[in-house]
Amino acid sequence: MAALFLAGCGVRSSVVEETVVPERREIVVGFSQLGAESDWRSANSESMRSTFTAENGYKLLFEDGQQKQSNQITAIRTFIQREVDYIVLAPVTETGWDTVLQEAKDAGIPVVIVDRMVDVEDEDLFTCWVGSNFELEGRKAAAWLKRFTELQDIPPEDLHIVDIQGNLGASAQIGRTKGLERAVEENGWDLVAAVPADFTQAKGREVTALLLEEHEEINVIYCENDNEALGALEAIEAAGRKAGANLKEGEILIISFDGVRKEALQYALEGKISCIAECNPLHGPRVRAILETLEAGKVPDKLSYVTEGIYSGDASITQISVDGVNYPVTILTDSFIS
Ligand code: GZL
Ligand code: ZN
Repeated sequence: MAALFLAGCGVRSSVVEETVVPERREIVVGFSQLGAESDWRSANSESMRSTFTAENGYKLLFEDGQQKQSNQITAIRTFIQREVDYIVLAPVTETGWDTVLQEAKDAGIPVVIVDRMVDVEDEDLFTCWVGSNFELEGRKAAAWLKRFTELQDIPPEDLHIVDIQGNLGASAQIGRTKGLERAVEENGWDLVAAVPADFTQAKGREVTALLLEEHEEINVIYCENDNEALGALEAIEAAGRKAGANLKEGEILIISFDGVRKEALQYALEGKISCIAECNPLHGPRVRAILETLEAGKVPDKLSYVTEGIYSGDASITQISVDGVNYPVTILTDSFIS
């Protein structure tokens, strides 16, 4: 085109060297997603699908593990057979990956771990990981609760907490449980029970109903994700109790994690949920940046932690601190949620 244009203007035409940008091959990404248990997971899957598109130069092979590690291992073996360029794994639990990751390594396919972590003998079995600091999330939520008790003059021994856990062995469950346990230890709170509820609303409702029946004294329910919190709320109201921060009036205070589901944020604005520690699901662009780094022949960081906030409708607590680091609390408003 340029050569034609120049000839047209009587200017001595010179052949314009077309710098042909080599069309990059389509990059094939095999993504083993662990399931579809929560709003967080759906948002995480959507982030991956909307990032690894044909127009962005990718072909995404998406496999849903339906909460079973065996399905994820089968998916990884399929990706190896199909000789994908990269494998991305969102592992349902931390252990049991060494063999299949060794097979991917032997096939020369880099593996990026996203969200939860893998616990492997040899860290060279995966290229890098991007996700959340789950124990910090738990410690931030517990720091908020401690600050709340101070402002409300609630003696530590008057807190009777149940931990509605995620599926056991998931990094998010391990970290959030640990964050609470440390605070229980440090503050002398009463941890009445810790029960897994698989990060689902139905299980959250079921286990909370049983716990409320068994333990009249419960006044704090620490839910390890929003879907469990929505289930816990249903169980509280079905038991004729009220969710809220007025413990002296017999209300039950709910703590939660994620901040993805609008309904949960709305309940936090209304005070039915007192505090939500953010867990950001939008890993698509972060994983793409890692693959682009690898495509450029560079080495990505081994571990990349996502920065996350903390939400509440209670304007009396505007910041909390963990290990001397201050974290601002986002006080929720209608405009923030809409
Ligand atoms: C956290 C993620 C957890 C979410 C839950 O990164 O693994 O799993 O907190 C989801 O909602 O089910
Ligand atoms: Zn009891």
